[in-house]
Amino acid sequence: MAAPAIDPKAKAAQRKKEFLDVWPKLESELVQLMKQHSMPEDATEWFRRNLNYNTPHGKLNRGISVVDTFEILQGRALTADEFFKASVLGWCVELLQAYFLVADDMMDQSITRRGQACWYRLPQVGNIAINDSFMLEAAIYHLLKLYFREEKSYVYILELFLETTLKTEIGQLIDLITAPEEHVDLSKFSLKKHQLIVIYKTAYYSFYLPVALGMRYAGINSDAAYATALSILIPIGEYFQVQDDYLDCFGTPEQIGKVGTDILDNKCSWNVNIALQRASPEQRKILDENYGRKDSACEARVKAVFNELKIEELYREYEQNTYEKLNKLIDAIPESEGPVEYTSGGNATYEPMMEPYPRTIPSLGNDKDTMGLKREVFRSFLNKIYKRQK
Ligand code: GPP
Ligand code: MG
Ligand code: MG
Ligand code: MG
Repeated sequence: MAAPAIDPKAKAAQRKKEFLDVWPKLESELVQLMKQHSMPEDATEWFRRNLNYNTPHGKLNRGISVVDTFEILQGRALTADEFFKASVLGWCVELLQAYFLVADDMMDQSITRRGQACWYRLPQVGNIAINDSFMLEAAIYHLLKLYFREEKSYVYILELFLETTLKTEIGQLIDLITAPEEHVDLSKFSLKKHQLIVIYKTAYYSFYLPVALGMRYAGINSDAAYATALSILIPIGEYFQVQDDYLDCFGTPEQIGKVGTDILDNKCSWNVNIALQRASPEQRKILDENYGRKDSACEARVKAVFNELKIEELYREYEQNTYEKLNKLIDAIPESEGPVEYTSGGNATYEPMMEPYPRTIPSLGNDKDTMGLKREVFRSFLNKIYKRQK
């Protein structure tokens, strides 16, 4: 008799639960650190609260994707120890995300995050949130040392976190300087600029990092496999940030857990770039006079122009086309279950959606070690975000 089919939704819920079950152990290791330094009770409790307020309340897609990637690459169910260690890497990605979000909310003057007040807005926190964000980052390296120091992949894993952090900070820099508070100049925006910002500020840490960590831990070592992963994951990350930009304006705070601030903040978002391409001279004037002003009446006028230009409809078209393109990219990955000849050979080419990553998927030869990648790694990640509402 065939085994009963496992409902993918139930499987994902179960995985999320098991991933969450790892957190208390890591939280307790980190709090222990304060005790080892003989810190007073109030400092220890502060750190505990910082960790718990800012780390485990999101969708956890990034963290869980490390575990999923590792499992898909192993091609079998994980042992308890493998699940735990892959989850540690996943939680380190969630700590990186927590670090970025605490800081980003201060820079973007946001109000809520994940359905609760932004950390810096709690009356007793304020600017201490700057130091708290640093401590969330430092927690990553403490956990990595604790659990991965003896692993062959340790240095690669450290390198991935450090290099990805730098890329994200570069992205945050261009996001911020393209959105000056006192000087609105919409002629500085373009979809090209938008693409550069989102690749750096979001795609590397949200998509490449989790998969590359799973690959390193699974022992994949060829540069070609990482180049292939990058060439798919950067466009997926770009799509994810377009969704984030869209939802900032068109999602409700209840739905997305945060109050959108992009129009008030003068952000070079996808919505405004699409609007700028299509605006009549009258609509352009309204955008010039109302975008990036810290005033809700101005924000409402911008939203009215977005509605006239049917940005929601254009987004749905974009989402459908992009999903199809991304699936084609994934289908073009050569896949091996062992040493096989790639008779289709040569470099798979595809229409690039952006420039700063390789235009071609490197030819992966017939050496098992050069590949080991599986299309399912990318498909499962893409399907986690397709048509997301939050
Ligand atoms: C998303 O931008 C990008 C980040 C959260 C990275 C921040 C990087 C730092 C180095 C601090 P966003 O502002 O659109 O995200 P959100 O909409 O969630 O505030
Ligand atoms: Mg931001
Ligand atoms: Mg923000
Ligand atoms: Mg946003």
